[in-house]
Amino acid sequence: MSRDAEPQPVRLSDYRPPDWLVDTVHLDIRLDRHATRVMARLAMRPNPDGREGSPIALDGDELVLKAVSLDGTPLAGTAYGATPSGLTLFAPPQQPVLVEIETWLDPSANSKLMGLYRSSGAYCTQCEAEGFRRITYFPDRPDVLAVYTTRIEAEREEAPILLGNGNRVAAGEIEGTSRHYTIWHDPWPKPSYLFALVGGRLDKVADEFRTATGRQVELGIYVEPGKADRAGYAMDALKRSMRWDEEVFGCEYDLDVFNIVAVADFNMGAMENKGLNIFNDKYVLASPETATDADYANIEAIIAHEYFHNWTGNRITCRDWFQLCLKEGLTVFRDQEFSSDQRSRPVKRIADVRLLKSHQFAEDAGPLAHPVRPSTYREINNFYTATVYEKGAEVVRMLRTLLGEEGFRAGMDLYFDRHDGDAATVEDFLACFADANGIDLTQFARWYAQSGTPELDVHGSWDAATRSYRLDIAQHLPPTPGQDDKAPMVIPLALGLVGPDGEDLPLVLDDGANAERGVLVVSQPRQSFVFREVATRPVASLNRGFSAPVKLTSNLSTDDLVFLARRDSDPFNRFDAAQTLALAHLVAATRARSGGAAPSATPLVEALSATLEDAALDPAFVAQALSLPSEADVAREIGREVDPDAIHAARGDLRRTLGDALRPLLEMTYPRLAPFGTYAPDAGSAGRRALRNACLDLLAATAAPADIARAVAHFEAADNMTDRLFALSVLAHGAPQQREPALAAFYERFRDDPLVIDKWFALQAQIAEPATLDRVRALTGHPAFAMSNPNRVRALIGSYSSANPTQFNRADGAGYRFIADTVLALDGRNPQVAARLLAAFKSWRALEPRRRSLAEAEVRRVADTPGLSPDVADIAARSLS
Ligand code: 0A1
Ligand code: ZN
Repeated sequence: MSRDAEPQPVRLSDYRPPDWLVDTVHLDIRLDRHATRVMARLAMRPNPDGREGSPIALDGDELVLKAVSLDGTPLAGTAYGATPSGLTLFAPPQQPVLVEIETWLDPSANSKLMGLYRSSGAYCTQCEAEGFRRITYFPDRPDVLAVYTTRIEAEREEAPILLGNGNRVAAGEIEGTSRHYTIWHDPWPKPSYLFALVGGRLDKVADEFRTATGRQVELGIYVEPGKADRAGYAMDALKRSMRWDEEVFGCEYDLDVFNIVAVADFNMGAMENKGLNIFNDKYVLASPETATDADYANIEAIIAHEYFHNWTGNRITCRDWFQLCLKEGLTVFRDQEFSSDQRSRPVKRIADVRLLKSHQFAEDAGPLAHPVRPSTYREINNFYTATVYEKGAEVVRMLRTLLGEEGFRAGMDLYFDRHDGDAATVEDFLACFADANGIDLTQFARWYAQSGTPELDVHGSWDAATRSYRLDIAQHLPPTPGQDDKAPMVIPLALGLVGPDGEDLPLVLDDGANAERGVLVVSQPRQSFVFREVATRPVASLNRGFSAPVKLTSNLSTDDLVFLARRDSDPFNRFDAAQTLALAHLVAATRARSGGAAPSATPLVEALSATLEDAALDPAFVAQALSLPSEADVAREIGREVDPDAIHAARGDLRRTLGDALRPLLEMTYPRLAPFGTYAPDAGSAGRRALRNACLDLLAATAAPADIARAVAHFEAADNMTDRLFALSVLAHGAPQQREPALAAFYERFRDDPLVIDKWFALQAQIAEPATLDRVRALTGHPAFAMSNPNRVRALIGSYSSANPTQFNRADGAGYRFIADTVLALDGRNPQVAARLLAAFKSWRALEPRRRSLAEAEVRRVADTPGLSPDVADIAARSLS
């Protein structure tokens, strides 16, 4: 059996340092559409920490080898072994050597979008995680750091712009030809996954930035010709990110150039290549007419994220791919903090926690659950997950909550100081916080190793006689794949005891200590805390700011939750109390559909009325409070025997109930927020639009003619994409009569704009009616659709599988069949995108029996198909395990 057919899992415990190191890399790349030639000169030496006498083993992937030489002498065929996936020099002298390799590749045939490929006529690269081996043979692992010099040559007509990592050191014409070249030198040693180059006909937005110590940095954002007027917001976000990282983390930029290139074909969001970030153009291009407020917020966050990687990821990289969270969790935490500082902190926290629960909690509850730092993988591409990114960020946030602002910063400073230039591990990271604060983080480290969402049950009781309040806390970590028994975690539980007037009571623990910064540290399976001098019965506000990513249950009553929703001084918990009421209602209402009493919505109405009436609240916050838990949230809460149709119906009922009950307030609020002046993407203006749109939406829930007319007017009057798309979505979901003309008008207006047409695809794919499957199938034949473009696939097919629960989970199984068919059709072309699509089945075990068996059969059909990519084979196998 060939090695490729049955790849062995990689294990963290098998880590060994590389046998050979690379000091410098000289690349000479002659770009050609079908026959790109890559000459690589690698200065290598035996690693003193490696195995003595080792051969030089280089990774490759679909490469054509033309020549290989050692110290200037071409190697005889017997001195090396070469396949498209590897090159081994059998008996090199055990001393520094120069390895020169000539390979050829076909960028136009590269549909995986890994390595060197073409997007809209330009050449670009994606090397993380293992794409560099598709450009040249190399020890393609993150602990091999080298200094790169890259010469790029191309037809001037085809690629007037030629970009590489680092600083540009030379450029010129090639005499007597139509070709030209540039040479780039990156002085910072880096792993191969951070290599990048771009060649093409691109427009540039230029700016500059002066760092804290006075380095003048040239900034460039390169986009498809004609789109430069949409890159202004990204440039502004970049400059704000650069300043923020200096001010908050003391991190300064370290090259003379920082370039960003936006490409239309990209597997993920963006990539932090040193000095040359490459972006999915969806996260660069924005104008009021084409981008929503959410798009603007995403652009700001992702520009910041990639930029912040310059220190957390690039200057300090990962020893191996198991340590992915070391750069990703930390960098997500940093970009979340940046956005919090640029916008409203509570609203950002609410949005982040919603995302965490919808993606990460769902992952943790199903067969794809894995630790923040996995201990084994078959395909690393499948570990760019919500767990590694979002839960990884929560773990860093908990560290800060435990250590406090100053202790956290001391740990970060030590990390930058101690590990600059290293390929580090999670242990290295934690040791910095332990050393800087003189504490032991051994138990805390379980957050990296144990998968699953911890469950925390809290029981509070007030004793009038002793004026004390007691909290009994039990933690439980449910079993997850490969982890049956777990040890207790360290859970920082931020809390407040809220008195009858809404004021926070002092937190005086029984032993006389204060609960430091309002945080209890829970570390035992069962633990009690007693607060003294509590004169009146308080209401406990638990896990404030979502201080720990846990599933919390408590003995808080409905009245307590209504009280918190109105009075809690912690805005996150104010929001969360209302959500908890809504979720409890939706669960009960779903169950009531198969018998039982329907719950009353009165407490929720009361809580939301108070929120809508409170003029002091940020409109963005109110909009979040009004937005009900999603159908997927309800499914997760129910946990087993899920019937997506019952959930959809219950949620529809509640929307109508709220629309009716809150009508006077909604009708008052809607006109109060009418737009004035021209569109601005700032958080304040976005918040007003969000609340106005939330009102529009709830008012339209009963589909009364006047409310539909309001939505039509909103659609027609919109002068920006946020309002236009929102109104279109209200019509598409709730007004079958008005839907088609509105969709057609939208299409006509934006037909030449692929990123906007993606919104049109996505919206249609989310319509909760049986005809949607045929609509989606038909749209795969639309001229604007292309299976080769990941954004198109995600917009149309990904929206159907992950944002349309009733139709993906059709009772006849046709939704599952369609997605499985698409996964199989896509796998040969782009395994990463196919594997992500297949992950839509991650909650199949929680379904009611009929759907469960239909879904399982489709995943099994995929798993049993011969010739699958490792990506899809891995997701299929784990989903069934
Ligand atoms: N490091 C990037 C994510 C990324 C990962 C893989 C990619 O190609 C397969 C591309 C981007 C980030 O965190 O932004
Ligand atoms: Zn990242």
